[in-house]
Amino acid sequence: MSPVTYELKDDIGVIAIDNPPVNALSQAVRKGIQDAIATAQVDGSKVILLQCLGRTFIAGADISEFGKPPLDPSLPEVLNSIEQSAKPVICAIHGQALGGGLETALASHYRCAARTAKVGLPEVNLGLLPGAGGTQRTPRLASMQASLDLILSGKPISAEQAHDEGLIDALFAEDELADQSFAYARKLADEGAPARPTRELTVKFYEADTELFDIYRKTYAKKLKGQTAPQLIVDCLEAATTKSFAEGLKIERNAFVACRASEQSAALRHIFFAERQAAKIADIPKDTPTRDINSVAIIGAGLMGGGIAMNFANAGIPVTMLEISQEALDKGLGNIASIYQGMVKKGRISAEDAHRRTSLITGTTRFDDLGSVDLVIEAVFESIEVKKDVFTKLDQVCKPGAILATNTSYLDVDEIAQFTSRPGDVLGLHFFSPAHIMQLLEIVRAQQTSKDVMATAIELARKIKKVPVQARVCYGFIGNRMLRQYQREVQMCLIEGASPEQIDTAMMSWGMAMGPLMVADLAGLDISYKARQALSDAQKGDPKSYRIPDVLYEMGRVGQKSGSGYYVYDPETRQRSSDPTVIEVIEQEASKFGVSRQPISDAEILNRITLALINEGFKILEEGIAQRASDIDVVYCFGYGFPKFRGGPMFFAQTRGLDAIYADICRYRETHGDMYWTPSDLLKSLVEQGQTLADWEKGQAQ
Ligand code: T1G
Repeated sequence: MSPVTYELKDDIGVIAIDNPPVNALSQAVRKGIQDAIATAQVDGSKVILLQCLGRTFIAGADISEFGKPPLDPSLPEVLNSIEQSAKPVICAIHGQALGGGLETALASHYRCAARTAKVGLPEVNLGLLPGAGGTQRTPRLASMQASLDLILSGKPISAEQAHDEGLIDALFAEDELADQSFAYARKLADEGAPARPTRELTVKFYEADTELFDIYRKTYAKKLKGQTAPQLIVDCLEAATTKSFAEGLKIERNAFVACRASEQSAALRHIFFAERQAAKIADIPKDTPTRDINSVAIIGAGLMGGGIAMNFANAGIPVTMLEISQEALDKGLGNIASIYQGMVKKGRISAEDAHRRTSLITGTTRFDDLGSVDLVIEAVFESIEVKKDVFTKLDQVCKPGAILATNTSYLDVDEIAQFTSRPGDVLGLHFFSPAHIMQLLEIVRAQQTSKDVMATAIELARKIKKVPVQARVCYGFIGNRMLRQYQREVQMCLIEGASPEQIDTAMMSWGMAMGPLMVADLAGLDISYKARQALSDAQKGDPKSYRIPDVLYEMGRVGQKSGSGYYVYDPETRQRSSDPTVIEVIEQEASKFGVSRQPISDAEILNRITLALINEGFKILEEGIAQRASDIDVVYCFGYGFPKFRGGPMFFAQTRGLDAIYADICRYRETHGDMYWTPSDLLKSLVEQGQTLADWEKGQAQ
C-alpha cells in the first residue's frame, strides 16, 4: 500500500502523503509522488495540491536510507518532475517542512502554510547540505543573506518569517489549513494561474552581497570548527550567483554526494538516531504508566540548584527552592532572577516571559512545606552524611508517590535510597553545569528504582528539553567515571612532558568544545580536590595523576573563580594566558617522581587521552552501567563537549577500527604499565572474535 494517494476532487488533483511518524521521503513516498504527478499531467485536473496527513508536513529525506545503496527515483528527479509539471503544483504546509520537505515546497509553484508551521533546511546538523535543489532554489525566492542563515544555521524559522522572506505565498490558521489550502488551489485554478518554475527566477543577489560569502565562511569555520559541510554550502550558494541553474544543481549534487559519503555525516547521523534511541529503555515498555509532575522542589539554591529550577520554570512547572537560611535562599533566588534578566538583555526572552518564569520559583527554609510536591531534587553538598540527613527528612515529609531524586555527580544512589522507606521512588537525576543550558540528563537507575519512576523521568526530561540517558549505579555513573580516566591521562601527559596549552590546543583542534585543563579551571580545582579527599589512596590511584592539581589547589589556584589555575585570568576581561609558574610546578612534581620530561607529539596526546576514555567506555558497557554503546556517545556529545561530528567515543572507536584501538592500548600497557592500560575484556573479546560493537549488542538483545 503506497503511502501516497492521488485523488481528483472537482478539477483539483490532490496528492496526500501519509508516512508516519514524520512523512519522511522514503523510496515509496518518492515513487508515489512521481506517479501522482505523472497521472495529473494527463487527467482533468487544472492544478495539483500536495499535502501531508498526520502531525507534520515532510520532515526531510529518510535519514535511515543513508549509508545504504541509493534507491530510485532520486529526490532531485522527483522534484524536477514537480517543477516541470505543466499544471501548477501547490504545497500546503503544517507542522514542519524540513530538508527535502522544504525542497519539495521550493520546487512547487505555490506554497501556503499554517501560521504555526515551521520551515527549515537542517541538513548541516547531519553533516550534509540540501541535496535536492535547496541551495539553488532558496536564493531565487529569498535574499542571499536569508538563504545563508537558513541553510548554515540549520534552525527552522516560523512560517510568518518565511512568508516575509518570500518562501511562502499564503498563510492560514492552522485549523483552517485543509479548507483554506483547497480554496487557494481553487482560486489559482479559476484564475488560470501559471506554473512558476522556481528555477526560472533570478537569484536575489546584489553587488552589496559580494562580501557575504567570505564573511559566512569565516564565521562558520569558527562556529562549526573542523566541519566540511558548512564550507560546501557557501560554495553552492555562491555558485548560484555565477552559474546557470543546471550547473548550480550539478555542483550542489557533487557536494551532497561527497558529504553523504563522509565520516562526519555518518557520525552526525549516528548521533541523530542515538539521541532518540537513548530515551528507550529495553525493559520499560513505551506504554508504562507515568506519574504526574505538576510541582517540584529543589533542595539547595546554589548554582546547580538554581539552574535545575529554571528548567522546570521554563516548562511552566512551579518550583519551591529550599535552603537552610533565608540569606542563602535570597542569594539563590537573586541569582536566578539575574540570569533571566541577562536573557532579556540578550533578547532571548521577553520581560513578561522572564517575570512569568521567575514568579514560578518560590522559596522556603522549612521541609514541612514540601508535603504536596510531586518531585524533589536534592542538589546539596556532595557528602553522603549530608545526603543522609536530607533524604531522611524528605522521607518524613513528602507525600506517598512523590519521587525523590538526587543530583549527585558520583555518590552511591543505592545507598542514598536506603536512607528512605521508599527506595522504589528514589533515583539520580544528574544535571550538568550550567544546568539551565546543558542538554544532557543522566538518569541514574538504582537497584530498586521502579519502572514507572524511570518512565516518568524520561518523559519529564523531554518536557524540560533535556536529552535523557539511563545509567546504572557506579562511582561517577557513565560520564564522570569515564572523565576520571580522561583527566588521569591528561595529568600523565602533563607530568611526562606536555604543557596545558599543548594539551588543550591538541584536543580543541580535534574538535573538543573546550580543552581539558580549561574545563578544569572553569569547573574549579576545589571541586575535584574535595572529591579526591573523600577517596582512599587506592581509589585515588597513581599520585602522578593528581599531584599537580593538588599542588595548584594548595597554592590557592582554584581556577577562573580565583583568577588562576592552570592558566592565569585577567580580572577585567577574564582573558586566559599561560603562566610559567604552572610549568615550574609540573617540573617540580615530575622530578619528585623521577620522571624526566620529554616532548610528546599532539597526535600522541590525542591518542592516549581518547583511548583512556574509550577503554573505560568498554568497561562500562561490559558491566551494564550503560544500556548500549550509543548511549555513551550521547552522554559525551551532549554533556562533555565531545565533537558530534566524530560521533562520540564509542562510534569513534568503531570508525578507527577496534583492532587498531586494541593494539594501541596494548602498546601503552607495555610502555606505561597495566594499572591503567589493561584493555577491557569486552574490547579484547570483540577483537579476538572479529566482531563489531553492533554485533555484540545484537547478541546482547537476543
Ligand atoms: N528520517 C527518518 N526518520 C526520521 C526522520 C527522518 N528525516 N525524522 C524523524 N525520524 C524518526 C525519528 O528517528 C523517530 O523515530 C521518529 O521519527 C520521531 O522523531 C535531500 C538530505 C521532525 C523535528 O534533519 O528534526 O532532507 O525513535 O522523536 O521530537 O536535502 O524528528 O520513534 O523510532 O525526533 O517530534 C533533513 C530530522 C533530513 C529533520 C520531529 N531533516 N527530524 O521531532 O520526534 S536530510 C531533518 C527532526 C534531507 C535533503 C536532505 C525531528 C522532527 P523513533 P522525533 P520529534
